[in-house]
Amino acid sequence: MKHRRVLRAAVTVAVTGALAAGMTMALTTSANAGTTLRASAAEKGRYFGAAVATGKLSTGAYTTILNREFNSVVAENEMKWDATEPQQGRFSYTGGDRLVSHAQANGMSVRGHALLWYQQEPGWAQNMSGSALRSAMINHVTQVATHFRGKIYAWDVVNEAFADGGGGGRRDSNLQRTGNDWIEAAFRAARVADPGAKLCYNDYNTDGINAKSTGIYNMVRDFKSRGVPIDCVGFQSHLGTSLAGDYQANLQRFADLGVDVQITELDVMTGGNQANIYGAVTRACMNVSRCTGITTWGVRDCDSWRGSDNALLFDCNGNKKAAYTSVLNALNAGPGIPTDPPTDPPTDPPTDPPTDPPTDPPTVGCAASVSLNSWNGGFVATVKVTAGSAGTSGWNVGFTLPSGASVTNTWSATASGSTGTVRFANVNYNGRLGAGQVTEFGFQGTGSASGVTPTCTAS
Ligand code: G2I
Repeated sequence: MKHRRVLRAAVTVAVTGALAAGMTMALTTSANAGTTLRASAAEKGRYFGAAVATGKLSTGAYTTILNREFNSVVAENEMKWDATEPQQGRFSYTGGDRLVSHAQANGMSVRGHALLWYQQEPGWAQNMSGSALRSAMINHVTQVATHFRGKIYAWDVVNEAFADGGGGGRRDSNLQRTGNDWIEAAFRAARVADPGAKLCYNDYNTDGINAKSTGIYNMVRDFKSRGVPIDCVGFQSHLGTSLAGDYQANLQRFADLGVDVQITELDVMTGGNQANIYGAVTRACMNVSRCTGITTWGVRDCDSWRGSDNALLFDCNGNKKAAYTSVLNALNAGPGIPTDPPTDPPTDPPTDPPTDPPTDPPTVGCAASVSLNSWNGGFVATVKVTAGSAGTSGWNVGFTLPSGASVTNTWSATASGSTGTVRFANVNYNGRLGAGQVTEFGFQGTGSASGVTPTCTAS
């Protein structure tokens, strides 16, 4: 992306005042205030990360700062599609593996960036379209997420899929032209490949409540309601000389959908407001309990893709800038993440029992329906469970799979059996349903499941 686009779209609200007005500022400073970004973030249950060019890991001046100040890393380029699958089906993980080893040796978590992005597609993929491209995309997600399985805290599964400008719709690309469901297909494949990684959607020019961020918000809300596995949204935050006054409110509205939020590529135009903006972004994250961490897009000004913008926290000699102090102070002043992890918002608040006994005796029970997304040799089943008039305290859905079909992965339910008769029981957060309330779970399998019908029993 071009830096100018970011600046053009920056909302012209001065940071001073506007932000303070909309924020609950933390009043206390920890007695144990950390003296590095990583220690201060960790004290507050968060990470502080940097994008790393792995070639620089052998530069002492660079690595000294990285190891001292950051406890999370993301590959600036080495985990992108062109780097990891330069020829179709030939995978290359040298740079990514090197970064993971460095992280593991230095107590850092790793963000994965990015499984699918319309930029940095390898040449062979740029020339593809339709179902051939769809298969290649999903295979890429599966292979790369499987290779790094267990080592990635959060993956940017899809990067920059929404258009700039007022429409709030998707960006045109060969990926988008494979069908509007390409994003959810990618998330489902990523969940199967690495069930332990948080799966994020990541984009820029989403720094306030605007048409683009609202388009993404609507997609996330839709995914959550249909059980598409999404866990987090990344806000790149390549910023100019002002910050949207509703930056924090925007993070909060996503968090309220039941996803984590992360600041994923922070850098800020140099100038009088740089330190203020860095501080304001950090405070916004601290004030949103589901904001789990901040990543700056590089370490020193001279490492930045923004060149002469001097957009980072350390100057080219490795000295801490005013912006650094501003971030550190905001980390130390900010509230910690509550000990009890926030739970997803309840789908429907349980209603008070009616004063008059219902005329019809309540029926314990549930109904289930399935929708299949099938391809040659495999399928994803999305199952909707609807509680009967008595509600449920638990449910169990059974299928008899045709011979040759086998369940390979399940989400939002616990499977028993993988072939023939298979059963799916609720997990702890979705067993209790009010009358008529709906929840979804899913499973993926090999072979064909066409024609299967679910049976539902409730307790
Ligand atoms: O454009 C800034 C960022 C916007 N969000 C997604 C990020 O992935 C993106 O990062 C930048 C990297 O900072 C650049 O370093 O993405 C660019 C495109 O992938 C990166 O630039 C590329 C150059 O375009 C290539 O010519 C070069 O071979 O860096 C490559 C490796 O140095």
